[in-house]
Amino acid sequence: MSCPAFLDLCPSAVHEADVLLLPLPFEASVSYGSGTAYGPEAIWRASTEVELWDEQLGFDMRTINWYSAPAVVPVTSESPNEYLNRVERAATELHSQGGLVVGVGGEHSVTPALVRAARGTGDLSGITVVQFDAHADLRDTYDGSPYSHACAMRRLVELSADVLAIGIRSASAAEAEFSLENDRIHTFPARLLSKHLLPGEEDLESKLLTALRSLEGDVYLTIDIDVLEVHLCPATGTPQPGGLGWWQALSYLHALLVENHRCRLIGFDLVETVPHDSTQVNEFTSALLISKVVSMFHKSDAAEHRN
Ligand SMILES: [Mn+2]
Repeated sequence: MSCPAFLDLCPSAVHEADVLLLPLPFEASVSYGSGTAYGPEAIWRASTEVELWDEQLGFDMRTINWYSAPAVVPVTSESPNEYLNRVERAATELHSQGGLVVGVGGEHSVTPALVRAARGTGDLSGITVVQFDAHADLRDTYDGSPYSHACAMRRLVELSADVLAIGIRSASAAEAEFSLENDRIHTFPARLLSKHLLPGEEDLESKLLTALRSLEGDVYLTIDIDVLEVHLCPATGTPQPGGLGWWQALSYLHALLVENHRCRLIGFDLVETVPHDSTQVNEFTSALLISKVVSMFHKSDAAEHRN
């Protein structure tokens, strides 16, 4: 990957980094639109246009030491599993430096490897994975593969992680049944956060905000960009209308990252960004969202989250 420094800031030395970005241009199992392999490079380019002063948070991103690791680039001779093992090793190495490790996809199938690296073992019990996503990603296999982006959350639940899923609006009957029967999965569908309820339905927004503010223990945050309204990610691989608005998504992230003083963020990824020749909105939205999450994390007192 040959591109400018993230945010066009002078890169930090790895051992001094507050944030360690890991580009993951992986695209093996996308089911519809393609192009996630080009996501990271486009995000890095778009990041040079992000304003370094966050007007919402009153935070200057120049106060953070940013490091971009070499991309883990897939090679044609390896299986998806071999690639994901390399991702886990690369992320594990970055975690040993001590800063916040941020995976930048690439497709969503990288997340289980990143969570294992964040935990340092394959037993994910006690971790809550906060998933922003249009799709449940709870399939056992998809197109014959257990490593598909459509299976990412299923693999995490199998390793005993809890999942708090936000913005979901697409799932198969089997995924819906698995989710309902599994008490480690708590789903807040986009429709029940939309203020456009059908008779008898419950608005879940206040319950979601309470849950995000009161989560305890280790939290891993994964954001599939398709959680947002389609106009914010028009080229994403499997677009779904009815997503979260920009300020809506940020208010949920703020509840978790700024208002919650009990949990510890152990890692973060943003996945499924697909650039398109006709617009820069996909990659700019993603670059800004990464900046927002990192700024919220640091603004809220990094030491408190790490200790
Ligand atoms: Mn997903």
